Amino acid sequence: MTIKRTDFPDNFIFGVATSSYQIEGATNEDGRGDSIWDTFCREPGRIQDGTGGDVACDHYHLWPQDLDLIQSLGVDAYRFSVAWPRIQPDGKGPVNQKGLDFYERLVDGMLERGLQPYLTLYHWDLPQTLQDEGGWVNRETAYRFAEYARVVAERLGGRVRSYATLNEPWCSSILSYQIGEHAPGLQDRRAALAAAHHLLLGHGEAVKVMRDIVPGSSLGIVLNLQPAYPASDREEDVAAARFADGTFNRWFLDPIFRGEYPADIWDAYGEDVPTVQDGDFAATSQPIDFLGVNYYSRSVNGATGNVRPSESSYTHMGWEVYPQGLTDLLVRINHDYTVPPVYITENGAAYPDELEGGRVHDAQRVEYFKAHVQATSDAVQQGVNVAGYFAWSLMDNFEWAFGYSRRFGMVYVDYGNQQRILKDSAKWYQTLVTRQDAGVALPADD
Ligand code: PNW
Repeated sequence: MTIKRTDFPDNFIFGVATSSYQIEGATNEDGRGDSIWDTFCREPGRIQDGTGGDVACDHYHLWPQDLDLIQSLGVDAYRFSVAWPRIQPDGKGPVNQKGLDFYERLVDGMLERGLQPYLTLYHWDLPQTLQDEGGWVNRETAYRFAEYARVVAERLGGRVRSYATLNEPWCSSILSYQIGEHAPGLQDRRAALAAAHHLLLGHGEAVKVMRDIVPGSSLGIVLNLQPAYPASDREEDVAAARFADGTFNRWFLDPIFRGEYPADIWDAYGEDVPTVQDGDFAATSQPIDFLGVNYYSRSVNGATGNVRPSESSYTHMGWEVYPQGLTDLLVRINHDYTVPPVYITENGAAYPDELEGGRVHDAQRVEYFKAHVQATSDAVQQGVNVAGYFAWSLMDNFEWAFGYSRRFGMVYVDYGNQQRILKDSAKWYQTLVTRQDAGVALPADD
């Protein structure tokens, strides 16, 4: 039985996703300031292949043809992000009109092509000048973020019906300030937990500000959630899974949907917990209209560390392919929290694709997508209000610490000439979303 679009509600959204630093390039154009990723990529040893985002997919120049490409896929929506340092090169104060002009053209270009813009305000490109003052460890950054949100919402207004504040605050705090794999590359748990708190505070302050500016638009946040399973039903393994779930998922879900941090993890963090001021939880738990969930894999937790199930298959990131985890996760958050409509804002897989005679036969990615779209449908069947699904990613792009060595795209990018080539997975997605399987004929693909 193959999954069909008609298995989903009529108003279910299918889309593709990208982010600014990963695709745009043009890091020195039209008044853009440096972001922490520009700095990080210049530091030797930070990026596996020694690259950075200076050119990337050159989307800053190629955006009209990229929008044509997205339209040709037949999807309903495009999730993209705005680069803060294009809007405010110093992260505060003067607004760079040329930066706003770019995103206005982009949004209008989507609307002209019948694509709904799903905008993310912060997909990790923090202005470097704010990092020089501590970045997210500095509480002031939360308020700077709300100002930036105001500037963007005032310009784009109701043309954008969906605004997400943050993409994956776990990554921009823990991975960035504690584990050190992402910019700015610090290794300090206390700093990371302060950063996480200020990210969540900034989210709440931005929601408050945007409510009045774009009253008709949906406001939300995107979290990367990873269901944590115990390696066995032994007590120690169950406790390890509960701890992993707490640090990864509940630490972000609870402040948003319950206005508190999870007590078990708060205690475990000891001296490293953040300073919470009066009113902070009122901000973090501002009502939101949607929750974005980025799902890639699960964790399997044992008392002595994580376990890699040997019967499973793994992607080029080394991430286990586990579609059931997506269903389990959605059912679980729907049970444990009062959640607004949920979007799968990212889901996808990296594989070492090769161009063969002008084609890319990415059979494993097709299987990955099929299984996860099916898993999404299963969650809908089990009563979860899932409103949409976005494939990560539209095209191959700059995969952070892995540079260009990991390809997540449905569309292959030849970085030598910036050619875009539809992989088999893009053709499969096109068939799914255009209801070709429901009997609607489309022009045959050569
Ligand atoms: C997400 N982890 O990143 C991001 O939103 C995308 O920009 C990125 O390209 C995509 O997933 C694939 O990596 C993550 O270590 C990076 O758990 C790392 C992790 C999770 C998500």
